[in-house]
This record gives sequence, structure tokens and C-alpha cells, in this order.
Amino acid sequence: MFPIKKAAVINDLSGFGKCSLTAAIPVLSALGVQCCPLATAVLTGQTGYQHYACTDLTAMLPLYTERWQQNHAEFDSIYSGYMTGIEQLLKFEDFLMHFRTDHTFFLVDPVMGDDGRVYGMYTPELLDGMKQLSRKADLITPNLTEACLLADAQMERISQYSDSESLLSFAGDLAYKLRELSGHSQDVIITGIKCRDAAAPFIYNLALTENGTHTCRSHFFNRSFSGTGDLFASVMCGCRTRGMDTVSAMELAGSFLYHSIADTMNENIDRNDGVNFEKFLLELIEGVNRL
Ligand code: PXL
Repeated sequence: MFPIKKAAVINDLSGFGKCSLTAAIPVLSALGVQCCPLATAVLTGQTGYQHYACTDLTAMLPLYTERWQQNHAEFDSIYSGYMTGIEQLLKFEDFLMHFRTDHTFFLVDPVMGDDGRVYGMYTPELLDGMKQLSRKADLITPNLTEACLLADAQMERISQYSDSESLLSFAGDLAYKLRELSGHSQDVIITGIKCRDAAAPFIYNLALTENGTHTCRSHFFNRSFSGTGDLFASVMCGCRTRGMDTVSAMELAGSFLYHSIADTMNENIDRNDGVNFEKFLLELIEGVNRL
């Protein structure tokens, strides 16, 4: 048997949307990793819903740092996702200073937008803060929109590529630029690259690691669902914490998401409600135990 490792996960708790912590907790558990949440906010549902309420928990963050220090907490990994604002990000930097060691795996999922649109809470200060934070990570998992924001590339370019080859080459260049900006051997995965080639639409993930560039792809159903980026990053966090390499973890995450989305497509589910990932957690348990 293996010792249970611990991941500190800074993200929000949304009652509906199967995203952020309601994605991270079950996925990390399935992968045999304890999830220790630092809740950034509690929402009735994710912000895509027409009606939602949000209680911001920025004031709690220094208490997490202080009390966990007093209790001598230690983490094998730290994973950050949705932040409500720059103050939260700065308080998290303080947490990081206290809890990140040479042995901690640090993953930043720079949740900022998707499909060429930026989420409402995004200010230039938060974008700047996210650029600084993401450079410190061992692995970042931006989607194409977020990668453009982090690399100061024009988002409009995403829709200008008509063939998958040039879109993937654009994503590859972004990954190189982001790794270079980090100033160290950071792994970069650009997620959810949608190639809408009429004959065979595919969604790609592109990883840049010390071994070069790797892509994996699966059928694209031409719909986006809430929480898929969070599920992907959670699988990456759990697998890397358990010692799996980045490319194998990316392949497992891609297959888990493909099955979850394909199953969701069989029902008439609103995009805001997320995907049927619960049925496929066994795939993660088996995948990580093949190690
Ligand atoms: O899945 C990203 C995400 C996380 N948390 C909240 C969100 C979103 C995306 O809209 O609204 C609260």
C-alpha cells in the first residue's frame, strides 16, 4: 500500500456546476490523494448561471495560513484555481511562501476565461498577479484563451486559424513562450484546443515538457461544459502527486474527460450543470494504480 499524500487546493465551493472544489475533491480522492481545501468563496452555483450568490472568503485565507502553520501542516502538492480578486491572490502568495518546499509539486490552473471570453471578475491587476503566480509553478494548465492572456498574445488569433495544424502550431508557440517566461523548466499544458475541422472535429491537449511537445486528442462534440478544465487540472494534480509523469497523466485526464463528456451528450444537460464524471472515477482509480 502507498502512503496518502496531501494536496492543498485553493478554489471556490460552488453548489452547482461540478467545477472547482466539487471537481477537485472527488478526483483527488479517486487518485488516492487527500484534498485539503482553502475555500476562496462559497457560491450557490458557478457564475455561468443566470442567478447566483457569492460569499467571498478572502478574509479567511490568512487564517488558513496561520492555523495550518500552528498545527504543523505539510503538503506534497499545492494546486490553485479560481480566485475572486487580486487580494486573494496576494494572500495566497503568502500561503505559498510558508508551505512550498523544494519537494512540493505546485500546479497553477490560471482560471480566467474560455472560448475567447474573459470571466467577469478579471481586472488588469488580477491578470498581472496571475502572470507572476503562474511563472512560479511546476505545471500550468491554461486553456488557449488563458494562454493568450498570460503570454500577451491576441485572443482574436484563435478564431483566425482554419486548420488544426496551424492552430496547434500557435498553441505550441504559446507553450514555449510561457515556459520561457517562467525562467525554469516548467511543464506547460495548453488544454481544450478545439479544432473544428468539419470532417473530423477534435479537441487537443498539448504538453510541453523537458522531453519536447506531445499532443493527445479526442472527438470534439462541439459543446463546452462547466468544470471540464477543473476536472483536467485535478487529474493532473493527483497523478503528478502520485508520481506519474506529465504526459501519461495528460492521457489519463483526456480519456476520463472524453468518456464523461460523451456520456453527458446522451442526455439533455445544460452546459452550466457540468459533466457526468462520477460514472468514470473508476477509470482514474485503475489508471493511477497501474503505476
Ligand atoms: O470552472 C471555472 C470556474 C470556477 N469557479 C467559478 C466559476 C467558474 C467558471 O465560470 O464561475 C465560480
